[in-house]
Amino acid sequence: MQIAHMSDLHYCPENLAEADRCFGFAVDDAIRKNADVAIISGDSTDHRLDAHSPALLALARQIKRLADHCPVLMLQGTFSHEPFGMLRMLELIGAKHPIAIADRIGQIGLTDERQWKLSDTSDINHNFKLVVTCMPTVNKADLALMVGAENASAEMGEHLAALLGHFHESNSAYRRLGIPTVLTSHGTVDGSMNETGVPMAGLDHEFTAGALFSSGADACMLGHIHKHQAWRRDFDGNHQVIAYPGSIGRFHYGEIGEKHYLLWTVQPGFADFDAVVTPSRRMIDIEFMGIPNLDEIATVAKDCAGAYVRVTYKVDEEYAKTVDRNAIKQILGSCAEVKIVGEILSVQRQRCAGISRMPSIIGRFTKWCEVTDTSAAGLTDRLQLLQTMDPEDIASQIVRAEPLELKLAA
Ligand SMILES: [Mn+2]
Repeated sequence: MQIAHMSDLHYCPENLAEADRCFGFAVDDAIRKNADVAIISGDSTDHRLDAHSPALLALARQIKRLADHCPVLMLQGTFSHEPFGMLRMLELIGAKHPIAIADRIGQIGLTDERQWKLSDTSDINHNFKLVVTCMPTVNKADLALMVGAENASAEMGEHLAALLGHFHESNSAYRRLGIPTVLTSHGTVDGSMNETGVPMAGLDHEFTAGALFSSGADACMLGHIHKHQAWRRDFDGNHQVIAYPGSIGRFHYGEIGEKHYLLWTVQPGFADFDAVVTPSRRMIDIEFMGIPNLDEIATVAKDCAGAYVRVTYKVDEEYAKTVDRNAIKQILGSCAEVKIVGEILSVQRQRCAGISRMPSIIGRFTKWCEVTDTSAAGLTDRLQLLQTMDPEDIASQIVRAEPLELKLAA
């Protein structure tokens, strides 16, 4: 059985072009390669969308294209990205094949007639072609009511591990009957790596790879983490695989690697996938500690043509005005987008009470040297020179190497 697995589409007005180009590509590819089933593992939208928004319509159109080719299963993702209940509307799309919405924990089977059917784990159905265990995003608030808010994060992992183990029996039974099994979920695997390369390690993650394998499913198709990665296990004669396709497109600066959708081959006791690269946009970061170097930007400008480019810099307050943002934009004129982000490092000033009321500049300067621990040696003399002579005269005296003549003010 071939299963197209897409995830984290994040449709919204801001992402529309990127999400639709990449998801559209994946749908085309899955149809062309004749996938038997498609699973979308959460975060189909980025935030709540109005029914009349072009982004929701574009998503619905792609889902219809997919469901005109094969049965589709959509999993509930993170609630803030995908308001609970929203996916239920997509279930109403009239396509050749059914669209199942998985927003509750449980098993769902694909029948002989290519229909989705909810299944009770205690009632093994010999006629299923595929069985999918669905673990949509779980509501931590529900768990907090039972175990207390302070324990909810850590307890979540324990509860999910117990639950995953509970499905082992039915998944094993299906495997013995020659029926492939899949688990689909949306959450963080402890030890996974996020899209910017940061390892996710901690106690409050939804699962461990071990807990997912213990479900006994041949393939674990996950969503939530936007970087593609996989885990494999050979155990008891079976080859199990867990994988995130990662987000379908590139939605933020700093995301490393290519973007993918996965075309799985799942058989009872064996799983594997092809990671198909989607045409995600290029996003390039150019960073400067200090004033952006225009020559340096000019040397990379050609390689940045057509890409989304972010120039970031950190400068001290007094140099902030010397950054020529327009020049940067001009040099990078062939880019699809140029974003300039400057961080101004503010100079720490120590308060020095009464300094502004001191009558002479020399007095204020001496006081400032005291407060900032600066040696005044030689400096007060020079300050006096500046106060009494023209800069040109000072300079010509230095050039002639004549000893400077102090004309001290009274
Ligand atoms: Mn996501």
